[in-house]
Amino acid sequence: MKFYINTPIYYVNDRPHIGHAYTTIVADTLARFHRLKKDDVFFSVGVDENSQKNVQAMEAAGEKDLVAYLDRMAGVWKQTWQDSGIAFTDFIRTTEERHQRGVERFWNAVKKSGDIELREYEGWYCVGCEAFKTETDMVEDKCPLHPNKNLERLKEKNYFFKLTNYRQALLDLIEKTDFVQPESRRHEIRNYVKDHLADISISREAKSLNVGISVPGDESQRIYVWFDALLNYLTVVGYGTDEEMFQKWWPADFWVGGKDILKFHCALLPAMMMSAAKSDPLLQNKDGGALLVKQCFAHGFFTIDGQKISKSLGNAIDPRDLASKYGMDALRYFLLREITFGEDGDFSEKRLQERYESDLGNTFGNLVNRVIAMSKKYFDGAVPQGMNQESGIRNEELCAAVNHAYASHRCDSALAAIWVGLIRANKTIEEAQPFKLIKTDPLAVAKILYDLLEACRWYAWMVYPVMPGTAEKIWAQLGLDREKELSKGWDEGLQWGGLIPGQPLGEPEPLFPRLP
Ligand code: ME8
Repeated sequence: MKFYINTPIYYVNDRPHIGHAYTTIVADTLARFHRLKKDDVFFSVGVDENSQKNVQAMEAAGEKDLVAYLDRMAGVWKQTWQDSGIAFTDFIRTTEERHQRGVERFWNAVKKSGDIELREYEGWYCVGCEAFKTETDMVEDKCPLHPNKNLERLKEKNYFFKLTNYRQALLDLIEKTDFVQPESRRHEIRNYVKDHLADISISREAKSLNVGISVPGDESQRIYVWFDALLNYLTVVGYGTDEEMFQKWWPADFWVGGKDILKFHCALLPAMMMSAAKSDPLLQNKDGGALLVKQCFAHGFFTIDGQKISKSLGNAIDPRDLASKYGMDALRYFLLREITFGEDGDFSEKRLQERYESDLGNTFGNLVNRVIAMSKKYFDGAVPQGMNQESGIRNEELCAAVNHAYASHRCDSALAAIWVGLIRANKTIEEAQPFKLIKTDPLAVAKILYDLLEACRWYAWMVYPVMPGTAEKIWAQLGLDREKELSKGWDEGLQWGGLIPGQPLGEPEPLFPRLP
């Protein structure tokens, strides 16, 4: 099985903050889960460079060389994800030649399908959204999402994409399939397509811009940034440059991004694909329809201590700053656990500290530490003989629920289920009191500790997609070889009884050290 997943490509007008990190961590977790399932995984990330926002940010920074600015900022984004342990397969920049070639091919296909038309247009444009706004979108003459910026009045000759030709096809896609998730977003996008869909300008006059890909055959126009950016999901896997690669990976299996860009991904992109597929066989499925991204999940937005994340408030936290204090695994755990996937939420460092101390330190770290320390002490530093399936620690149902949660992209539910198991395991220790029982019934203690050690190995597997570093530390403390353990893959790794009695244990060390 192949699994191709992508995140939005972010603007480089600023540095990454934990909002971007959240989306990227969700995608990374799902990519890691599928790798454990032994799927062939492609996980793409990247940056959206052909935007006026980037030019304005460069000017505000007092710089003049756009290429140098874009190179530097693209580097900042890539480095942030690398430093954060995001295991992406490829990082695409929309100024790359491979991307431009794919965009040109796609434009020509849409044109051949008869869906592009030159029209005179006058309207209000929001650079913040990189989108035209109608009177109904506006609040007191401003874009409600960017109230600090004035809208620009544009009157130009532009190429238009006949988006409304695809209204019915989009409604069918949205209503009859699970293309849009979660349900609340499905309703939102359905209403938009039904009542507000309009043809859309997909070019701008080149003289008023200094970024963007030229319209094929018309140097006086540049391609609208969203039309270009949305195609990154195709070009990163070879559309326009490598047919074999493209056929291997396309269509993408899963897209995750914020609710702010739902319309672009769940209305504009599928309509563009439906149009281009009519003229480009590479984009067609067996029945001649378009090969569309299989599913889009729009998650909510979160605030920081109740406030919108913004540069002017100075609360745009770099994920690496938090990771240096709590560890990247703890930050990943916190973001995925604290925010219900699909809903809006709030980030607060106080909550992060609380969860670090209770969920991670007291519940998870303590369990592993106590179990390994007791086993070492009572059984000569090795895994004890005994496999007590009555102890209630082995829980196949929970394991299946975790598998199902990850497979349905619900990292938050997977973690909630795992923590039920961890709390149960801690309770077993409290109830059975192996530290007392060892004096009278060492055989019973051997059985309990075997199960608890095995549970540690098991839960390490289950948290691996979210907390890979922690899982590896646990395996090392259990005396397991990382490579050997990982080579088993998810299904074999989660077969109960993987620990061999008599096998020497490693050194117990706190997984989540006390905060200073
Ligand atoms: O829209 N909470 O890029 P962008 C949760 N270039 N997620 C957040 C967030 C928050 N407070 N703030 C940002 C663009 N995000 C386009 C995309 S794709 C072809 C082009 C995340 O830099 C979330 O995923 O404005 C949101 O959709 C994205 O960053 C917007 O990033």
